[in-house]
Amino acid sequence: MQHMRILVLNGPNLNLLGLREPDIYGTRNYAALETFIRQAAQELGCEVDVRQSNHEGVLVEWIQEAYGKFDGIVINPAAYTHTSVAILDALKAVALPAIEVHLSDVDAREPFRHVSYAGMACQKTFKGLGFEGYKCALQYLTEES
Ligand code: CA2
Repeated sequence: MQHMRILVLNGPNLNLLGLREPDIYGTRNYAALETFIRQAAQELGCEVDVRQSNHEGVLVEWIQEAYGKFDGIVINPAAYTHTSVAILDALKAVALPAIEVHLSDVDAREPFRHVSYAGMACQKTFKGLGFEGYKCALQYLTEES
């Protein structure tokens, strides 16, 4: 597909990136993550809209509104990954190609992080790759869908 439009969503507390737990999430801040994603999109020749919210309902509404406006979704639902059936249902409802991203390797962490509801509606998950995971997700969408 020529010039895919991709919605990139980041969930709660990712706005605090770089402030704490640098061993898990790295030292770069959220602004650096957005810059990284936009740069990656430019390199891959796709269009991105990058958003972050601490509110589950806002993320659900953004997913709903993506229908007809975007060709795919890249989502790091953060803690909502492991709790939100609402985000899973929204992703299923719009049925856009979706890719899940986690900065850390969630499977190597606490057992409660091993379950992903959102992931059940995603074609693929990139985890433990830091910022690079977002680029892999954009690349996957531009090449595979
Ligand atoms: O590894 C990921 O990307 C996560 O989605 C990040 C979430 C976590 O709840 C998921 O299990 C895995 C947490 C995001 C933000 O966490 C921060 C914690 C301290 C300082 C800054 C951000």
